[in-house]
Amino acid sequence: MTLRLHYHPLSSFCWKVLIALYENATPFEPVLVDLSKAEDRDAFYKLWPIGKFPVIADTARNWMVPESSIIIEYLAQHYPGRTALVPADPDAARQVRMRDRFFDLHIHNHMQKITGDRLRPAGAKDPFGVEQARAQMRTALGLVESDVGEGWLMGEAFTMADCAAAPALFYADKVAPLAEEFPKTAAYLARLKIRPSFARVLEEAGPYFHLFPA
Ligand SMILES: N[C@@H](CCC(=O)N[C@@H](CS)C(=O)NCC(=O)O)C(=O)O
Repeated sequence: MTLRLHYHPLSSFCWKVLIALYENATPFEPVLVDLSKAEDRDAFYKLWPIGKFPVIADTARNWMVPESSIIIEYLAQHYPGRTALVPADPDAARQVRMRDRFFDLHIHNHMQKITGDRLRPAGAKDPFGVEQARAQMRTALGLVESDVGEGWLMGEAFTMADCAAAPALFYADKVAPLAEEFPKTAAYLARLKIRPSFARVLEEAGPYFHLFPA
């Protein structure tokens, strides 16, 4: 086993990478990081002082790779499989990267701001920031609604863009249900949920869902 994934089963950014790994049945060793445990936390911060997962350590190639998109690029380059996560065609690859960035920056991060605020202690909440995040996420979802078709984000091919979209939309739907205002996006999310790679991620997250700040 050469790939060790430092992750948590409830972490949305870790889901992105898990989907990519499951798409290509890439073997890896899962290393569950429980940041509430001092020993896990210390070991993880030693590996990656920024303290954000996922992180992949490739013992065969002696690389430590943080950041979900960069990890997926790394997998596409060094551990390719039947799902081409980043297309070979440069124009298509750029479009995939654009969508990946779009979902992370304009939906995923706002969703994290909204859910993260629920975990803040009373007196340290940021209602103004949460309202801003909700408004910006809504604008971004409007753009997704006009972009999304009946297949995957790039059409027939499932790519890194879909890996990014799945967790962002799953949790966005929890904080602001999609169906009424964004029906095509909700239908896309429904397709993602039954994609075997994402269905497996959701199943494995099941025992941890009670930790989600509903
Ligand atoms: N840009 C990073 C974001 C990673 C991130 O925000 N991870 C969250 C979990 S979804 C995390 O590590 N949270 C732990 C913390 O902030 O203490 C990526 O794409 O990997």
